[in-house]
Amino acid sequence: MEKLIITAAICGAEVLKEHNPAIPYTIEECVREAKSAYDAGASLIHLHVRWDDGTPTQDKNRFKAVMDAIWAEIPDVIIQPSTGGAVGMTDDERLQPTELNPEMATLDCGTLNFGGDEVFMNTENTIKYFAEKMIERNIKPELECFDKSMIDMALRLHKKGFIKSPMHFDFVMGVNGGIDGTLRDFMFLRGSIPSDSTYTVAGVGRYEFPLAVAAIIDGGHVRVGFEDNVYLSKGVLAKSNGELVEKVVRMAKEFGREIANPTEARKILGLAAK
Ligand code: KMH
Ligand code: ZN
Repeated sequence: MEKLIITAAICGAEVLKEHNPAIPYTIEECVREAKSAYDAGASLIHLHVRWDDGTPTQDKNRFKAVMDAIWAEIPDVIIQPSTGGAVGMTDDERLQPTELNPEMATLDCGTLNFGGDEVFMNTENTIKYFAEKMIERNIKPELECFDKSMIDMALRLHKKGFIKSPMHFDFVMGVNGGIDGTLRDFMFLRGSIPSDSTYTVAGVGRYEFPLAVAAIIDGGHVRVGFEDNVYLSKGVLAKSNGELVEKVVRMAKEFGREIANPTEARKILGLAAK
């Protein structure tokens, strides 16, 4: 079986220090969290950024400052900026980090309810616009699918040439408004993607570790991190993103799955060597 790529979603846009005091806002805190995840075995950092007061931003210069500071500590790590940003941001605001020509970025493949009155908007035209920018800038999209319909959208856009093969999916499961995080639903998503594609699973909240096990034994890849879950186990807050990654590494070892370093992850994902 292919080595396991562990992605750490270290920050997110919604989770706050009130939920876990280790949530990073400042540049220094982002570096600390990225390094803890990398040292534990993550090869890829899914990145949102904040202003120092915790407000989420897609500001290009803030992304550049955080990415440069992370690379100064861990030069080979893959950094995948979010183009989802936070609910309510405009398309062009969200696209800003793609101007930095990162190797990868997320491409959200549909609209969903995001709790209360919040709606995370991704119309077909938005998705096409983002996908075109990513092709233009040679960025590999991580296709964020919060439901089965989003996989179908990605496949239609792939057929029309907006997304290139081999596709890489991220099943984000357990969001209030998206697909649940059960094993049955995991199998449904996993069975709905082309055989030459790769996938990562990001289980939200209590689904994080059960779905990590599912992907480990299935040959998929795993995303953990504060964006999705702040607990190491029931009622126990994780002290760092690194602790969450360490837990996945322990589980992978139990099942005989080796961990990919960034060079190996780039090969698996079809990214150029760095
Ligand atoms: N913060 C969510 C509204 C992404 O990173 O591409 C969107 C999100 C998806 O987190
Ligand atoms: Zn995200």
